[in-house]
Amino acid sequence: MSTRLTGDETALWQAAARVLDANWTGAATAASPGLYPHQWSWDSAFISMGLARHRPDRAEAELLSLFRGQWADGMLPHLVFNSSLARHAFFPGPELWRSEHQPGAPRGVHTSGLTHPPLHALAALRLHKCAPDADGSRAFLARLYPLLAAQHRHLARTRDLAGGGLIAICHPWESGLDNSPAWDRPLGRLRLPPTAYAPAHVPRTLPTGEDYDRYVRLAILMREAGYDPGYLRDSHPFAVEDPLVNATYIASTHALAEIAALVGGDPVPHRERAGHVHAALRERLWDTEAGCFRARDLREDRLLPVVTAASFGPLLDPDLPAPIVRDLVDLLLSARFAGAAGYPVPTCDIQAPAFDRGGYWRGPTWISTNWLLWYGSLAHGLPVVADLLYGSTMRLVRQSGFREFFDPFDGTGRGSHDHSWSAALVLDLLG
Ligand code: 2M8
Repeated sequence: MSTRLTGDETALWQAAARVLDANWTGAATAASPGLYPHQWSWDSAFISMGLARHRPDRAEAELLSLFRGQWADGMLPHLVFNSSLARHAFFPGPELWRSEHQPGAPRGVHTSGLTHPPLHALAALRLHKCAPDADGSRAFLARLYPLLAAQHRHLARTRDLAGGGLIAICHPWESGLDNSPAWDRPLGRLRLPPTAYAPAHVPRTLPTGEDYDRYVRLAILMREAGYDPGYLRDSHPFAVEDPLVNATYIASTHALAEIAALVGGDPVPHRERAGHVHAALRERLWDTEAGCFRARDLREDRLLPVVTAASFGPLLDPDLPAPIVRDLVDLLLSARFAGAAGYPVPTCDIQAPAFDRGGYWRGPTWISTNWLLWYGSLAHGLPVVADLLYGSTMRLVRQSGFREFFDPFDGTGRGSHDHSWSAALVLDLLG
């Protein structure tokens, strides 16, 4: 803990550390007690950054535990199941993915067959930058580097579905922003069989019903195709290039270049890749008229209409040109986002018909997206925006605790309590 914290900040720091201690399973951190008892991929990246400030040993263990689930082709699953829990501890469990039948999936651990925003190289580098023992941390990076490089290789080889340089998601869960209104249109095209999949009493609040059936249907289609990249490219009904996912990819690719340099690898191919994705992001997802980034639906080859918090994700690209940064900041501060929310940043344009202040990823404020935009704002030398995001995040957790998500107007906490990434990212912000 930093010695420059005020008494109030020290109390917040200690409360956040207690949440991470309580959610530690012995090998990794549950995303949240009860509701999400397993290890989720981008959660673990965020969590490791908080653990780095509190228990650096656990920060490294957290990432290594996640990479136990990596497939032979480099695919890092979005969910690694804790085998000591009952199979029905979470729906959908291992039976949906059947990873044990995939020749490339690891033995002795069940995983999903999807991936998540690739934040892990960025997290690993952040761990190194605040590590108390620089040599020990370099040894850890040397161990993780080939796994991170394989993860990135997998994305470049199998997920550039349109061949334009960006990576595509094949399921809303791969975006991390599960029920974002951006997915309504491509999901709406999906034809469902007459029987529903989701059990009537799934222990969750949102989303439910038909949304859930569509998520499960997409997962079954992927499984039935053996998670084959050719199927994903040519036939899978859901294929979208998302600005936030691609921005995390760029930021992590830059981090991977730095890690390569630290461990005696070659940073050049990673730098070249980052430059390539940077150019493609602007070419394929920038909407000049609207002055923001939008997701591209590859099956209709057009930009999706709704503007969400993901539209600001490219602030994570350190090479984003100043005029684009200015347009993004204007929109972020306008009445469509921060300007009309007491507790920014809402996950959806407040003026969009799909906006729902309590609707999971359809409006509420989340600590994870706030942290990403805070980090991107600092990288672009935008202290006013960074301070706004920092202040909003601190007010949310002081008022409502480490909840999963929050009402953007009055800060009411929603979803799970003691959500790990909410606690971890507050530790990172407090420094
Ligand atoms: C939510 O996602 C899971 C699906 O994987 C769920 O709804 O069951 C999302 O908020 C996702 O971003 C997050 O990683 C996960 C665990 O916190 O929960």
